[in-house]
Amino acid sequence: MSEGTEAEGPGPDARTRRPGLPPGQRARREHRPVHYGRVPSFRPERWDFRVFGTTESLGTYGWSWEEFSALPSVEEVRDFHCVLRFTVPDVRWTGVRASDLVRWAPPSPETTHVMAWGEYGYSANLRIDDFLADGVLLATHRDGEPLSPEHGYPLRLVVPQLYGWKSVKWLRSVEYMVGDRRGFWEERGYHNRADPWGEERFSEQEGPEDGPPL
Ligand SMILES: Nc1nc2c(c(=O)[nH]1)N[C@H]1C(S)=C(S)[C@@H](COP(=O)(O)O)O[C@H]1N2
Ligand SMILES: [Mo]
Repeated sequence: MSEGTEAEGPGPDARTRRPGLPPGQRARREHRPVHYGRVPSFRPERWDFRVFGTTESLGTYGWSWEEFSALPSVEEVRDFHCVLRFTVPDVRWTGVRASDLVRWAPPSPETTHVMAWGEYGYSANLRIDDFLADGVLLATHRDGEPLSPEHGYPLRLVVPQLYGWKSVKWLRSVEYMVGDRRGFWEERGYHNRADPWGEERFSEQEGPEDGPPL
């Protein structure tokens, strides 16, 4: 649990691993799923993962489930902050580092943002530096087990330094963008950036530097 752990100093993890709870959050051990709409079923033969948009090559990259499963993965333990005011402490995720994905599928140098796309068109936008932050994973496992269907099986994004709605479940693609666009909840009144340490919950709190207005 992060509350009461020692401060770690300004290492590379400083942005995504901070001691204590963000303001307005309470710890909740039980990791109850939160999402909009129904849980998609997984058909490996129909599944692919794609990177598209402003890639350096202008091409699209794709992985079958078999190919994606063979990519090198790492483990990261991070608190998970839902905007509904609960934080699940110390969730152990296994997955592919977003920073590795970007090395295999390089964006053009002008790329400033990404849109993460889930099944059924759910989306969340991120600054490229938030996507590349330490601890950001395309996760296949939680607590050593494959993700449960409700938590995003077979693949989800985990962006631990931002509120949970940015952590797109049932992830199918990442779009590189030059400039910002609002994702699913960002278009519906939630904050474009979503930093829990600044309690960036709602769009009405945004300033011009936070992105395109609603
Ligand atoms: N595809 C998709 N991903 C989603 C959501 C959703 O509705 N659809 N909800 C988000 C929200 S609001 C939160 S808090 C987290 C919850 O993740 P969990 O269900 O694993 O706790 O998933 C996020 N990812
Ligand atoms: Mo959430």
